[in-house]
Amino acid sequence: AELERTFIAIKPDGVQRGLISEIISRFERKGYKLVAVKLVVPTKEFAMQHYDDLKGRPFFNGLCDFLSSGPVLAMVWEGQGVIKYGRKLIGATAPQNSEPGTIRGDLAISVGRNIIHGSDGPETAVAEIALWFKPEELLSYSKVTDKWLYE
Ligand code: DAT
Ligand code: MG
Repeated sequence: AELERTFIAIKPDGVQRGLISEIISRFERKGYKLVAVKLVVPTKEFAMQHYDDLKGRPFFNGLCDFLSSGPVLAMVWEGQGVIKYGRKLIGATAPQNSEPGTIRGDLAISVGRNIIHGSDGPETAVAEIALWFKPEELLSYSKVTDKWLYE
């Protein structure tokens, strides 16, 4: 139904800790549709572009070193309300403040190792999808379950 899309990435800590299937499963079971996915090691320069809005923060350099330190699973998920609700599934930035039941609340401890990224709004979603994916890497397809998820 709705074509809203968001950019979600499992950071190097999530990949190394073997949490790919756990995290994908939470988005998939909710009913969201995976429309793009790839495993990439971003360069530091690319990480700096991704986190451009945070340049000037004291943790910016370490954050970009970390994001470029190993494989990242980059994804685009589609569904009604997926940008805002995806952030709810992820939980608060600092896992100490993330509710149990959220990805960070259940699976992470410290803010600098919070295992997952999700776009924080419609504009950043568009920008981040365009940064990480070529248009032809984004698929549009229907699933037989679509009619059971949306009225
Ligand atoms: P979010 O990832 O929840 O959108 P953000 O955009 O404010 O959070 O920050 C991006 C990432 O930067 C965040 O996931 C972890 C890191 N970060 C944020 N605040 C931090 C802090 N005070 N100390 C260390 N790392 C921080
Ligand atoms: Mg953010």
